[in-house]
Amino acid sequence: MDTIFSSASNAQKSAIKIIRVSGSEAKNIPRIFSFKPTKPRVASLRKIYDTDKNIIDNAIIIYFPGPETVTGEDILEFHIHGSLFIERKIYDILSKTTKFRIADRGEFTKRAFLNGILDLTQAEGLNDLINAETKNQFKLSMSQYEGALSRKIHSWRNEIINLLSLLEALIDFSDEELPEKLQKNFISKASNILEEMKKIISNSNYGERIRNGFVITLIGRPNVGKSTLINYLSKKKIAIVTEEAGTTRDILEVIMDFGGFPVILNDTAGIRKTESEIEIIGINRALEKAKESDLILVLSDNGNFSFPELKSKAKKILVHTKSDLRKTSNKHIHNISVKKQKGINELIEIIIDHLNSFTPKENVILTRQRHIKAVKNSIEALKDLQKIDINLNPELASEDLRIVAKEIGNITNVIDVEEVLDDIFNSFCIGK
Ligand SMILES: Nc1nc2c(ncn2[C@@H]2O[C@H](COP(=O)(O)OP(=O)(O)OP(=O)(O)O)[C@@H](O)[C@H]2O)c(=O)[nH]1
Ligand SMILES: [Mg+2]
Repeated sequence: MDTIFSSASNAQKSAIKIIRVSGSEAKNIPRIFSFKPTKPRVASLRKIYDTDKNIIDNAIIIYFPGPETVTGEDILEFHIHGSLFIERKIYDILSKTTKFRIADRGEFTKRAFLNGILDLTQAEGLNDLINAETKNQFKLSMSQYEGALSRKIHSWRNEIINLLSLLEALIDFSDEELPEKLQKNFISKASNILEEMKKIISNSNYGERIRNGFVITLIGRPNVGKSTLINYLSKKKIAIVTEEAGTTRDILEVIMDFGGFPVILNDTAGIRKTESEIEIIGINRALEKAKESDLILVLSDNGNFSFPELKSKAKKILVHTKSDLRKTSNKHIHNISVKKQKGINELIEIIIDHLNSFTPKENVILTRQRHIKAVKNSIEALKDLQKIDINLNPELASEDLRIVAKEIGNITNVIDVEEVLDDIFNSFCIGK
């Protein structure tokens, strides 16, 4: 296998930069760069040279012999001064040395997986952790990296194996009448797993939203102050604000962090009856966006919150705008004035409360379509199992259980399916 290398930090200029090398050739780096080998796991200052013995840098070198490393292979790290020139020079020398090549996306993590250091869900958790920008993204990715999902998968697998051995016992009883207790035990265990899986699937939307952002959309008649609010919340001039009704036409989105939840906040065209073709398109887009939203802020400056056009099951927060001009005393409607900066922090708290209410109680959360598909297939097989008389057809039952074992096994360990692995690791960043 080639020895791979890549910058482990950002491509920009920085005070120091780490170039990480992983593979069996890493131990030959001191010879290639003409410096004295360092003690394992000890940071050591070394002058490093090119092949003509010209100095490249005065760098910290750390050598970690495998297999107890993050990739399971020998690793050498160059902590160089963060110059692009120095970096390129090292890349050039390594690229010209046989058995060395630059790493593909996610290749360090892929090797960690292949060497059994991490399973797939942990590798995915690690990638999410690196990309985490909000508190809840951090929490979810850290728990997946630490193995919360893996542990659930393992416990399911053990239970399935347990059920398979119960079935074996049944097959041995063959002609005799089956002990009722055994059969009951089998049925209740299988249905427990099924219920657990159904519950986890019902929470799977949360995992995706935490990774990609909850969708919140502002909806209202023209001129009620939607664009003013999104500009204020995002502290940016996202949208044009004018006194003219019908200013916003397209959907304008901004990524925000509300109390640790990543949110995609959308400004939309004011909804009204109009002849303008452009506006009609904008209004339709607004209504479509509302449909796929997790939360809708319905804005009005006159107390009328009725929108027969709005067909969305999403939760709604009713917001009375321009409260400096006119307020509502209705307890279910929240007053704000962007002009006087009133009621906005309270509105943010209400939004955060709603986002909190989406958080499942279980700490096992599926974060990718790959996991969801496998659990759904398992649910189908378990439902099929419930229809089988295990007394008459234990072989059929065992077939279903094997499907479940394979499906959930794939979540943590896809074996020998190079394509699937490439698909997973290609979504990682270079150097990971
Ligand atoms: N008095 C007062 N005026 C406001 C407030 N918020 C917005 N406005 C004014 O209301 C007008 C319309 O604001 P916009 O933010 O453009 O309204 P909009 O809902 O985006 O309108 P469309 O894009 O046309 O649908 C502007 O003149 C704003 O200055 C407020 O809190 N108080
Ligand atoms: Mg607007």
